[in-house]
Amino acid sequence: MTIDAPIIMGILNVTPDSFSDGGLFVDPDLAVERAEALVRDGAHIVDVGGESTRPGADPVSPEEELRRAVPVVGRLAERGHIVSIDTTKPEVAHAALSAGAEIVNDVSGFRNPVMREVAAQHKAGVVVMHMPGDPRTMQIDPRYEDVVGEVSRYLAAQARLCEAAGIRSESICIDPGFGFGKNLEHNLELLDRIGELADLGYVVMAGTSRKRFIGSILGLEDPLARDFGTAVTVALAVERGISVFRVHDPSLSREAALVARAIVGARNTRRELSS
Ligand code: HH2
Repeated sequence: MTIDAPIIMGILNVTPDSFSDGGLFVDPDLAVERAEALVRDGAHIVDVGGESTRPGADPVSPEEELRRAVPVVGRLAERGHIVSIDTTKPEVAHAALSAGAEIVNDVSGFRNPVMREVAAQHKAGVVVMHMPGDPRTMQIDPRYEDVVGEVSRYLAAQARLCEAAGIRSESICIDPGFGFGKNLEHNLELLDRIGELADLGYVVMAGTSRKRFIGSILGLEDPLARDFGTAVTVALAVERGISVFRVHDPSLSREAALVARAIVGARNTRRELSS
């Protein structure tokens, strides 16, 4: 199936403690309903997560994560949706892919070689994200000499490891990991220069949705109030050549992406005509 860009990955957290939708979709029926709403609102992919990665979050056992996520993945796949599993655990990735998921979204950047093997065996698409350390410690005074350079080198190295494990380069998406071990300045610079990541030759995804840096700019404590700010980041990322977005509210972000794409498209047409 080919999908026209912008591609929207809708977020479905089946956790009690995610930072913006924790506890809302733990019930599998409500989770399926939410996924249908995400798709109606423009999501092409539903990203199911059974463990919160918010700063300071406690780890969840593989059994518990399997119990939360895999039945929902199976039901969504049966309904014909493209499903991604948001996990760092090979056993969860394997079970979700066996239940019909097609993509593994690993916030730990496929550091675990078994994750790479599982994805390769299932011929899955992968999202390789940058996160220094782990969620419990990542926000303790994050420092970089050159945030874009360091994130870019890390993602290139991890993507190459995925390719060495047998994952095709076209199946690899890289993501700078907004809010994962980054302060406000780091997030702003990464967004402003996100186009440079595309030079690595992989599809690039932006996951800015409802993140704390948007809340701190706007003075909004409530993550649910950050969708407009999120849509602005999406428009700016489209302008910088990015085409895949992981968001909680697909409708606003999709509109922002389509308007930004039309402006960029018209600019490109004018340039072609005048050259
Ligand atoms: N952000 C979160 C989780 N998974 N995956 C990718 N590829 N990129 C991201 O930026 C990203 C991600 C955190 O957001 P959310 O899932 O809403 O919260 P929580 O981790 O608390 O469940």
